[in-house]
Amino acid sequence: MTDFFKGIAPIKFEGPQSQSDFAFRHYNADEMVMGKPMHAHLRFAAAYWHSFAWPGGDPFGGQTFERPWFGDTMELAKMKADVAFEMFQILGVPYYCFHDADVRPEGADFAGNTRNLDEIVDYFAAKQADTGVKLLWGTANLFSHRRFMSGAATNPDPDVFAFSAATIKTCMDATQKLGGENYVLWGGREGYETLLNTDMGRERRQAGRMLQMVVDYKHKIGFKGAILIEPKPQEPTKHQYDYDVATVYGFLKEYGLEGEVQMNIEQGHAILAGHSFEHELAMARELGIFGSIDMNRNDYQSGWDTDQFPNNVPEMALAYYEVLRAGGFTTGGTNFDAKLRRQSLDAEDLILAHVGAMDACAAGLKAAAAMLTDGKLEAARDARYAGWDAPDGQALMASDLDAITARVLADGTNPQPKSGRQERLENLVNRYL
Ligand code: XUL
Ligand code: CO
Repeated sequence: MTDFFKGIAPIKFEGPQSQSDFAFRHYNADEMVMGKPMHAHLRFAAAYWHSFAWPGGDPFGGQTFERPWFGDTMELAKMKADVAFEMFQILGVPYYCFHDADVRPEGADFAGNTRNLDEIVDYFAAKQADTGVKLLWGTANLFSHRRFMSGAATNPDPDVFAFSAATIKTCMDATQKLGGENYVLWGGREGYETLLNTDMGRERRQAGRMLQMVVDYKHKIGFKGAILIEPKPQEPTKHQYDYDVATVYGFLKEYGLEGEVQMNIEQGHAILAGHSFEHELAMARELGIFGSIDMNRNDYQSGWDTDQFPNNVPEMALAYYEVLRAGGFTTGGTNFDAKLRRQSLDAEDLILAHVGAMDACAAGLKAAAAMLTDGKLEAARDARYAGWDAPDGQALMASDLDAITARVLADGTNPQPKSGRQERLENLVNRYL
């Protein structure tokens, strides 16, 4: 045991009346919701990078957090792992997620990185066996080191493509070894700052080829998990190729990978793309590529990807409503890709941020389940489209412009607008919260 979280006991469910800050009011892991325990619906994961690797910097100032594990040695990396697994257990999160660079000291070169990663993976494997905590997904950090400043797969320098491909291979191996249930690709620097120095055609082809290689390697090693792409329109690069779910779907089709790759959808990224979270979730469901979620919220004024812990229950209810409509998670889960505010210095801030987030998700899930079980929204939606289920509506889809024109003339078709009843439905949703 480290003494970082000293005195903080495992968080328990105490119900909505609890007066304790260190208790769940809604997250009751084994409580059944629509025939499944809450923990199996939500599949919570903590993000290693924000909670244990981020120093608390912003564009105007550096480190605010002073963590005893900060530093670039293997000994400190192991201390960081000890603390991380203590947090997972205090919270009762069944999963975690990591990038290679979060968990291992930086090596002098690729071989050094790989040696360090292998050593820490063995350490993690033992910790997973001791605690029962599992890996939701692994990924490669192909955006922080200066070698990636002009992209990883999309770099104008083929050596960077090679370094990135080799790094992805080691991270897929690590994920496989740790029993990870997914492997994520986020194209942090796969985009451009200015077209003046960019060959977009080449860059897109390079990204497509890299993704094909990732999928081939998944099959070669028999990785059973899902390959997930995490769309984001911008930040850090001004223009990113994986803009949103629909854009990525087009890219997958172009490279013949739409049956191989699913989406990891992050709330803050959806908002940056000018969408709502639920829009992106519904789009992925309709395209058959829904996979997993990164749960956080953005600041509504600054317009940045502020990665704050989620606490807005009405937003989460709409998100989990779409998750449930997609059939829920299979390999995916709810990863808290969220970080503390830089003034939140204390160990207990880290715990309470997650407690609030888990509780808000649980409340959102319960509301979403009530919405679905009640069926009033579905009934209203079905009623709105009922004409399409009638024989005339169905015949239209198999018809052509001449035949339709003849029908419109013969029947004197003269459609009258009907209310979309938005406010009534919004009022209905508020009754479940
Ligand atoms: C960045 C982001 C990443 C991915 C994993 O905005 O969300 O942390 O989740 O690389
Ligand atoms: Co994310």
